[in-house]
Amino acid sequence: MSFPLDCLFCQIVAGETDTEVIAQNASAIAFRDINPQAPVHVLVVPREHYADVAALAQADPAALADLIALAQEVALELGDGDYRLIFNSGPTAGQSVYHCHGHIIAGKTLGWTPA
Ligand code: DGP
Repeated sequence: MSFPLDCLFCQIVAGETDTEVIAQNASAIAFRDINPQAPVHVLVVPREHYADVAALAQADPAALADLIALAQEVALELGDGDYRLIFNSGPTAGQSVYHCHGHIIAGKTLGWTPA
């Protein structure tokens, strides 16, 4: 499938960067965030390009289910299985990369200051 040439996460999915993929399944890959905000901060990214999680859910709900299953797998492998999964959607919400991705945040007792 073709993808936007300027999409960083498409390049990571394609193996065109030195990013280490730490887990994967048929629909998604996981790699560590470059700017971690917690002891465990991993991104789960669909292999196909969708701008955000709503676009993924609408086009391919099974791929979204696979993405969430991969997030749980990573949380179990890297921590105690508890995790927060965050999808920023739109610039005001903090989205900076327009290829759907969930942030797995774990590895410590989390506070709640989302806004
Ligand atoms: P968001 O702000 O929700 O769009 O999250 C984008 C995240 O992507 C941000 O936390 C930093 C991460 N990121 C940006 N560039 C790279 C990169 O080149 N490698 C990795 N591993 N993460 C990146």
